[in-house]
Amino acid sequence: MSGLGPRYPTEKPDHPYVQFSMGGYLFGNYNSLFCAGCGYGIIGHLFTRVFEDEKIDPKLFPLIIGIGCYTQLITLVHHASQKVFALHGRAPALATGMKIANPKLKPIIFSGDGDCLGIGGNHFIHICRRNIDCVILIFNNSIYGMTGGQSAPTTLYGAESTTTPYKMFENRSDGVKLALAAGASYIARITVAHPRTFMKYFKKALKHKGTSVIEVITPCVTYFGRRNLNNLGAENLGLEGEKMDNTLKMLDWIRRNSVRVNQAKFMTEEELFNKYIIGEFKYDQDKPEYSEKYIKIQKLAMEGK
Ligand SMILES: Cc1ncc(C[n+]2csc(CCOP(=O)(O)OP(=O)(O)O)c2C)c(N)n1
Ligand code: SF4
Repeated sequence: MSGLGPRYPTEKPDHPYVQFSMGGYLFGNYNSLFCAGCGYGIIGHLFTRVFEDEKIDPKLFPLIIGIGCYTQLITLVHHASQKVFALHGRAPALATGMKIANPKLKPIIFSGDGDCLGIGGNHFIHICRRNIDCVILIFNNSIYGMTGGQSAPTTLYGAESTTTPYKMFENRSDGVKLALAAGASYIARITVAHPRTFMKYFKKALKHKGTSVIEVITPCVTYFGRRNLNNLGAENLGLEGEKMDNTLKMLDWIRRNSVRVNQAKFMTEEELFNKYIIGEFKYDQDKPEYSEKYIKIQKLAMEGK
């Protein structure tokens, strides 16, 4: 041990949000590492609040964290959370191994839209198909934040990014539709501008037996907001847009660009173009879970049957 003392607190700190930041521990400075106005701070706070409110033992809910700006959420989540970093897009593979090795654990995956629906798309499909008991949180900021604001599979049509200076012209991926088609058993989408609903869905997912997928729409002010106007998604209305260069403008835009699933039923495809449909899309408590079936087969094999 160096003369600076222990690297990390060994006992539960007074403040439940305290994390293992070396600087924070030594200097009592627990500032987040995100840009000012980033939505990940809200997510970290709500996440820890759910654990505190529900008196959940974080040791039974290990975090498997993909690669992106949200990786820094480790500095905001409950101090006792167990954390594993995955290769970019490969968190579902780790969650599968963890669940089979110790079925008492319920892994929680932190993933970005790029991590989960881009490079990790294939892994995402197969964890949903198997209905492995875990929670997958997809943080959709419509961009690759960590690497400099490149377009992601989720970037809205007509949006500007560092790799689409002439505006995005590709069709976007829809994480909810993909999860539905692949077979996850609890599926929802919400935004950081709806914090209470996020907590409700997250609590439900923690109790659900099977793959839960929650897509969370969150602002990246630095790369997405500053390059785009707040009339994105409403171009047909002919509104003059304003740059979304602060979090208030982005949160306001996220709210206006979100449509409740019940409302969406009465809207045309054209009206829903570039919108975020929010709400719950599937809740199937009867679908068999993978690790339970796997253990039964393992027992049969051990008995030589
Ligand atoms: C195999 C591999 N390819 C590429 C990268 C570079 N890389 C790191 S993060 C990232 C994109 C992250 O985007 P997203 O998942 O949307 O998270 P955000 O940063 O927006 O929160 C990329 C391409 C990597 N780390 N590993
Ligand atoms: S680049 Fe975007 S996503 Fe990353 S920390 Fe900054 S605001 Fe958040």
